[in-house]
Amino acid sequence: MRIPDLVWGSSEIAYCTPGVGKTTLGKELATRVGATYINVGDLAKEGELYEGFDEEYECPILDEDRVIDELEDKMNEGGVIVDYHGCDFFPERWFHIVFVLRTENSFLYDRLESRGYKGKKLQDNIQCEIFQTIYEEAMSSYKEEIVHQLPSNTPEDLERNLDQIIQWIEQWMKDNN
Ligand code: DAT
Repeated sequence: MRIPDLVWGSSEIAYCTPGVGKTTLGKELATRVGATYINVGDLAKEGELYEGFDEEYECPILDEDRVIDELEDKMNEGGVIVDYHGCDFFPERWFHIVFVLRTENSFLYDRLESRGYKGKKLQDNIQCEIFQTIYEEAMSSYKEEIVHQLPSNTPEDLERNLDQIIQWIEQWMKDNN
């Protein structure tokens, strides 16, 4: 039985964690549909898949080629949910659908602040959301019809997103099995 491969990006720049709800949604979805959840940030940390350090943002720089090598076998198995804040460096063929979670500034501000973000890092991440940076990156890296924005402000949004994605997966499986 084939399960589709999914990815989602979010509003974030540099290599920080933004709090739009990727992990929450990704893990819950994986549990409900029996998919494999992969958090690229954690994978990079475990394998030290870095190629330097960004002094401005005080965080390591992802070695994208090594991340792709590391993921290739898992992607071939199928049914994978990949969680990362960017998606332009993954091979286009890997994914059947791409979700970009969107969080309104006031919610995002509170979530980032509660994670200890401040100053430039906080402002830049909020600005990234205002300018739809990640959505545009996704639209230019994948076929536009497979890129979807999902609101991620409230727990109700989370449930609605789960329901919609599960419906889409069920339809995909009917069409492809
Ligand atoms: P990310 O993985 O994008 O960094 P997360 O899943 O860790 O984000 O979520 C960040 C925080 O926001 C966490 O405390 C859970 C909360 N959260 C996630 N999705 C939410 C939603 N739809 N409504 C309200 N809070 C949400």
